[in-house]
Amino acid sequence: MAGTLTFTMIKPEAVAAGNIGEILAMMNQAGFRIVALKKTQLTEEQAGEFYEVHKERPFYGELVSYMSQGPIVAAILEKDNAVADFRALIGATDPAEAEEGTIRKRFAKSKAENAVHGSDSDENAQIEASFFFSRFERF
Ligand code: FUP
Repeated sequence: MAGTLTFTMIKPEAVAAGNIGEILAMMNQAGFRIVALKKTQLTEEQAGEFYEVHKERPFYGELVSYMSQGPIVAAILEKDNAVADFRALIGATDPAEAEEGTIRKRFAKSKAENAVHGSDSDENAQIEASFFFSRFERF
C-alpha cells in the first residue's frame, strides 16, 4: 500500500523570489496537510549528503552549490498516495516538460533551478524527512 507521507523542499531560487506562500498554498489546495515545516539553509556538506544518490552525475557539483546558496523551506506533507500525487503536483524535473497547473510549470526557472523537491519513493520520503525533522517537530 502506498504511504501517506512525502518530503518537499522549496528551493533557494523560489524562496529568494518570494514564492514560499504561493507554493505552500498550491500544496494545501491539492489536499496535502503540513506535518512539519521549517526555513533553514544547508551547508555544502549537508546538501552533498542529501543528494548523495546523484554523486556520480555530471550536475552533482552545481546541484550541491545551488542548494546551499540560500535558505530553503523543508516540509513533511501528508495525504493518501502522497509520493505519487505530490510528484504529479510538482510536474517534470525540466519545467519545459512540466504540465500546465503544476508547481514547476508555474515557478521553476530551469531543470536545475526547478523550484521544489519531491521524494521519489516512500522509503526516500522517510529518509529525507528524518534528515530535517525530529519526531518532536512533527504534528
Ligand atoms: P526530481 O526527482 O524531479 O527532483 O529529479 P532528479 O531526482 O532526477 O534530480 C534531482 C535534482 O537534480 C533536480 F531537482 C535538479 C537537479 N538536476 C539537474 O540539475 N540537472 C539534471 O539534468 C537533472 C537533475
